[in-house]
Amino acid sequence: MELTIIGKKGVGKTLFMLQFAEYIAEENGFDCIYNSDQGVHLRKVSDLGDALSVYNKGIKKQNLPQCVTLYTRGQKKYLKLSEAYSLDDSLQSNNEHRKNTKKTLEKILNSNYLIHIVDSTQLVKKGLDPINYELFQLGKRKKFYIMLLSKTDLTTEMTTFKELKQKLDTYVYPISAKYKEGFFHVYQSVNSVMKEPVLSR
Ligand SMILES: Nc1nc2c(ncn2[C@@H]2O[C@H](COP(=O)(O)OP(=O)(O)OP(=O)(O)O)[C@@H](O)[C@H]2O)c(=O)[nH]1
Ligand SMILES: [Mg+2]
Repeated sequence: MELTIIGKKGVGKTLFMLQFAEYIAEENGFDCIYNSDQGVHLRKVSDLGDALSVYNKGIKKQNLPQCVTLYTRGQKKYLKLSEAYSLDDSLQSNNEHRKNTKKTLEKILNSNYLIHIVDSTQLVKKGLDPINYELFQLGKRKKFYIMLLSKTDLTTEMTTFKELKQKLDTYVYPISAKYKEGFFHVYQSVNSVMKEPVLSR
């Protein structure tokens, strides 16, 4: 099963992908493979720590994984987490950017499983900004869609989260990728859509 992580720029997609993969692997003893621009790397979960330290140093961003695949030992079950290129409020003239945006939109249309990350520090008074609202509308039609409200370690106002959840009538999970907070509920939700309990030994 492939989960596509979508959201606007800088909401915490990469950090969530790495930390969540590590969380699942640590809890369940899984192996990971991660892909970057530099090719495919076969790695044990401990090496996710390398990716995280590269991430934390903020260098060689192109070496960061774009997806992480978790495998059960000796079995063919897997869970793939992949990050889609971020969406912006406006169309840019840069060709590379436009191509990547197109790829993201195609990925969203073709994916049945979406994790939509919204930065809790960027929430507007009315709720979601137009791009996030559009992503939510697309997501609602999918087999699996959840919204994560990220960076909760930077926000103290939890009423916004409750209001949003009520208003949208969808699953909204507050998380802090930095501290791996709120991951348990996200994991439970992901696990519930898998045909078999893939992530248990
Ligand atoms: N405090 C805090 N900072 C976070 C959290 N998640 C991400 N960040 C910070 O937010 C910034 C962007 O995080 P990324 O994971 O690179 O976000 P992204 O969505 O992958 O960004 P792009 O790929 O550039 O669109 C980084 O400086 C992270 O350290 C969080 O849970 N808490
Ligand atoms: Mg990223």
